Amino acid sequence: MSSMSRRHLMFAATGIAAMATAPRLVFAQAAAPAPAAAPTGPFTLPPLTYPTNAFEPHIDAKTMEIHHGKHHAAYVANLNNVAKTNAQLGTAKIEDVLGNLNALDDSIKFTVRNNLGGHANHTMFWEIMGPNGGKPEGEVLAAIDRDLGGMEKFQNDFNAAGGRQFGSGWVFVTVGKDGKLAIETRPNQDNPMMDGKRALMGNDVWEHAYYLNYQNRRADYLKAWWNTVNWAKIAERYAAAKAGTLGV
Ligand code: MN3
Repeated sequence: MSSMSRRHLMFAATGIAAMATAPRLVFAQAAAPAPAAAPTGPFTLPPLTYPTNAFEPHIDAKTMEIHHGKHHAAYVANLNNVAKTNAQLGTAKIEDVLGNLNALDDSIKFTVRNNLGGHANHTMFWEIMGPNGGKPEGEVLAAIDRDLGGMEKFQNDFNAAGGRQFGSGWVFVTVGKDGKLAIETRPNQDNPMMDGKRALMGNDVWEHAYYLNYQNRRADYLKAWWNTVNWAKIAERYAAAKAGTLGV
């Protein structure tokens, strides 16, 4: 064995030892869903308001089942584990916690950022999707025309931004209290609330959101996803944002 591969092995062994002593919540960052242990606690998995096959053929039922029932469920389970020893996490508003992550103890900051971010992102995601989602109209359409150059440019720019996001992350439309819209991406499970902003809507570009059906064709997924958007719900969120009441 070369000294290089020995070094490599030693490094790997050290890594394994470190993992064994690290908080188990770190595992939520792995590509595979963490086991959804400890399902009880202050955090709950919001049930889908539509069947998992509602978006066929754009999003397949199996992807929906795993995405909601395993990935999102794992974030919830991980949060409930943290809340066992940090009770205030379960009673604070999500937007307040994510908006002030630096107030958290270093021992839980990373875990909360990833898992509460993931919980917030997916809760929004399921909410702004729905069958028979209609079209943007009224104030939302006017804001899209004003700030994002109209629907066609908006969709093209949103898809391009989602395509450019390297690795895992999200593409969002953020909304200010003044109603102004902007397309922004975030890595991992980061959320605009971490910068004091709000997500009007967003799409998940982690591979787990599309890989079963689309494999490496993220661009095709991004295009097809528009067929799943619930514009009535987005109109509600837009009104809440302008009223200053939009949270997750
Ligand atoms: Mn996801």
